[in-house]
Amino acid sequence: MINKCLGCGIDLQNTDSDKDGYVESNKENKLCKRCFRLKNYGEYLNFNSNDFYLNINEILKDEKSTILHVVDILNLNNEEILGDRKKDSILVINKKDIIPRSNNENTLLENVKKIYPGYMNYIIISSKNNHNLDKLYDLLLKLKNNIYVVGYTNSGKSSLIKKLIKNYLNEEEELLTSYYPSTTLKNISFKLNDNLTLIDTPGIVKNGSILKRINLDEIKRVVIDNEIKPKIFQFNKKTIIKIDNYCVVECNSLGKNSIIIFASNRLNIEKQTNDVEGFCYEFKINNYKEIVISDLCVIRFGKETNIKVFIDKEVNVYERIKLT
Ligand SMILES: Nc1nc2c(ncn2[C@@H]2O[C@H](COP(=O)(O)OP(=O)(O)OP(=O)(O)O)[C@@H](O)[C@H]2O)c(=O)[nH]1
Ligand SMILES: [Mg+2]
Repeated sequence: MINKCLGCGIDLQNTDSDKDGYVESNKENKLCKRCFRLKNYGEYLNFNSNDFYLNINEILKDEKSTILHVVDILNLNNEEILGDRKKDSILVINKKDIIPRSNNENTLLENVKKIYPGYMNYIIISSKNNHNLDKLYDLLLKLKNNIYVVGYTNSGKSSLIKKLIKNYLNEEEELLTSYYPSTTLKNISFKLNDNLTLIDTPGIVKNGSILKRINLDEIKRVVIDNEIKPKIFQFNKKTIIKIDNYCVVECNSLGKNSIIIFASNRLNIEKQTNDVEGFCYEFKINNYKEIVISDLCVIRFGKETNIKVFIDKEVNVYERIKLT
């Protein structure tokens, strides 16, 4: 029996089918039960142990290594996870394919640098449609030793590694990817050549993500996997917009204004007439800023607006500079 699951990196065992890493003993299984079910039936089994987390300190101590910090283009919010190691790390902004094609990549890059200052290098990619992967691979070939791929869960770390191996080594890996949180559970290494080893790592779970507050069927609707068709509404002084069953946004401004929402195309987003009460986040933003609802959407306005976001308190809502 091989001793590590090639899908998620967990240690395999054949003694207890209810415990993590289970495989039947009489088969040459490459995947644990959880990865097998996810790959073949799209079924998500939770894991039992709390041991699966990114050991960032161990990575930071490996000073000869390089870190690829992978971030999801819609959820950029300067996660300070690398400290001093930023200066020899590459910030990889993934999922370029989901933002509308009309957005200017140079403007995006300049703004990302303002949000995440101090990295050795920055690159905007899409693992899905190979955008800038040749450029990233050339950058990697100039490096030596271990390259750790780290970041929040669902940012696309495993998808990136799988694509690099497929494109440039012409090999198919069993490495599992999915839109559910915490797909990769332990570090998994891949030799790119004699000098370079790529290491996939478990994603950091964001406490404020909406994905932690909704069920598995809803996750499929909320996750953005195609180019977003932004929803635009014109309004005069006040409007109330309902973003599916997840939140309501009340907007007040002087005179005519517009609101643009970037979210999954599967969500119902519409104006509503009823006022809303209860817990809300409040912001006053101008047209240089945008509001992010963690893993749900990005919201922009035509001019200065007072906004109330009525949503589950546990979900993180924040403002940042407009990315494009
Ligand atoms: N649209 C789009 N989706 C992507 C891209 N890269 C990854 N995804 C999707 O994002 C989701 C998460 O991808 P994974 O590669 O499993 O993410 P991860 O960072 O390894 O996640 P963990 O293992 O949980 O830390 C999957 O549904 C992928 O298909 C991309 O470039 N574009
Ligand atoms: Mg992964």
